[in-house]
Amino acid sequence: MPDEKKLTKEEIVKTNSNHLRGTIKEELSKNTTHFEETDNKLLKFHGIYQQDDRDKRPELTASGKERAFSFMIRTKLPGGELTSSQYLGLNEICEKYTNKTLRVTTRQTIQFHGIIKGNLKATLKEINQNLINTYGACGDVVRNIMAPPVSDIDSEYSIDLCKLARDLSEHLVPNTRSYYEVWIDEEKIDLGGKDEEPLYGKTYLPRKFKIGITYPWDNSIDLFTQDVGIVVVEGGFNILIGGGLGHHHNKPETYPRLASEFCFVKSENLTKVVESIVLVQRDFGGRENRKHARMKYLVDDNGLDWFKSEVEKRTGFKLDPVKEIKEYKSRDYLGWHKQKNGNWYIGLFVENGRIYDGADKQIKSGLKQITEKFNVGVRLTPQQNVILTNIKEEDKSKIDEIIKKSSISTENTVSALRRNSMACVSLPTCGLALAEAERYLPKVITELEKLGYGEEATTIRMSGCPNSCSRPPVAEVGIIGLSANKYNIYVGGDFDGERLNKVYLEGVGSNGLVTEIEKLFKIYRTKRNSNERFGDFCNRVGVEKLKES
Ligand code: SRM
Ligand code: SF4
Repeated sequence: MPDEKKLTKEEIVKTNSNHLRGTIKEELSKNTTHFEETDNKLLKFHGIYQQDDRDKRPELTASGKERAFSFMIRTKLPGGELTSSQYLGLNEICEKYTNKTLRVTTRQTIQFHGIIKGNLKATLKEINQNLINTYGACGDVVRNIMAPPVSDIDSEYSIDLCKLARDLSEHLVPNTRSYYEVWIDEEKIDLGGKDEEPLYGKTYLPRKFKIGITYPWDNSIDLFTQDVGIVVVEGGFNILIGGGLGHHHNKPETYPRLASEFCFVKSENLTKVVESIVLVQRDFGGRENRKHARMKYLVDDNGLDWFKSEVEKRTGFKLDPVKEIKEYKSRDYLGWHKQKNGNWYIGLFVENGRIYDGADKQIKSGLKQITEKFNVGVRLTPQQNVILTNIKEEDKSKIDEIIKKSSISTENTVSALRRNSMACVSLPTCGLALAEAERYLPKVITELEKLGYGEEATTIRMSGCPNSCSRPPVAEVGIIGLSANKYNIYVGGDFDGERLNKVYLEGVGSNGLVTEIEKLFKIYRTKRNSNERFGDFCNRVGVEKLKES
């Protein structure tokens, strides 16, 4: 049991929040621009982050003015699935209340940025009217559950993993009605003191909790980075536990960790086992230090055998050893693919997930036009891309035309290097950013393309800080913000996401990134074995030797 005196502020806030209500409702009715600390922490459980425009911050601070506050709202979309009318609904909300962009996240959801406090309630209401929820999209609970976004429509997949993700998500969502009372004006029902969280309890989980489900040959979800990874195998599922990527510079007690193989379960026991793993983290996860609270640390502190025995106490049955998986492969769904029902789906490249209309591209209008006209479904991928589904054979060429006219990138118009790149949101909205990411990586890629490296199918991922929201530690090249305009470069991860990379250079200026990556590509091109991928080459040679080359 944690020492009550040492509990973090977050734990106290959760305990006293009356199941996440706090005073959010009261504060909403006040004519202010932002919330104070306590409600601010609770808002996250409702899928909302208070932010301020960091581009404007220095000037505002210097002139003694208040920060330019606004809010980010994150939806919860298990497996990244949206109907056509849901997508159009979100598009309309985007037009009305946000910075006019929709942002596809690395966990297959949509985020909105730039919502002012006065519009928060209307935005939340309209999101819910579209039958989309934001409850538990952030906060110390189970987050959006990831799954291959085409598993119900592509004949390669025999199990509909999106449905499984939805069912699990439904099972693991917070139980109390606080969200609906605050945002949808649901009448408070007198439950005779039974307004409870049977799964989460009063203090919810110690930290965020991430789950992903997939087949070994589709590691698009980066299975090894999840708190719980679920893999389809013969007769059921393998379960992996303890993945997580967030860490801090110069704090070796924090580190990225790949999930460990844990057990095999039959399908009928899956929910029970996953729930029991969540309960072990709820009961034993660290609540005295947020930097040591993710389940990966609980696994490392106590070992897999201890963890297994605690899970078995909760399931009431013994866990079987995992089944052997020979290899994992990744994919990105770009291009045209035939569906089981004879229709088609197309995967489109959306750089860093930003759906916008600009001088160069009209991604937002293009997607809206296609969705409206052809009633297509929309799916979001773990690489921040968009898939349009249920397209009739006779509509393919008309859709191709709109894609071309809107300058939306396809597998034929994006370079291999850009196709495999990913950056987190970072500046100007992210309060934790140390350096640029989404606004800078495209420039790095353009330079590398100009130098002739566009056709290198290498995963390059940039994050503005070591929280690693674009999952750089499992990329072939990871670039992580260190301070303004400075980055660490990591190499040696593998293309399919099974290996962590290692630090290669520290404190590289933003202007030096292209030169350093080019150097590595040059060595790779002259010294690699045939068919050896970039990450495997760097791993084989080793960072020390690479530095000497
Ligand atoms: Fe993340 C915090 C954005 C996926 C690890 N992440 C944040 C916040 C909310 C900043 C904050 O706490 O104030 C960022 C909001 C930026 C903004 O302006 O929108 C943020 N994370 C994102 C998104 C939008 C990045 C993107 O470009 O798509 C992703 C939203 C996913 C979703 O839809 O739920 C996102 N974050 C991830 C991932 C990748 C994943 O889950 O597959 C990770 C690494 C995996 C992991 O969790 O270990 C990740 N985010 C973090 C962490 C570090 C957690 C840790 O264990 O230390 C933080 C900070 C924290 O929790 O204290 C964080
Ligand atoms: Fe913000 Fe850091 Fe996450 Fe990027 S990695 S979105 S900078 S928290």
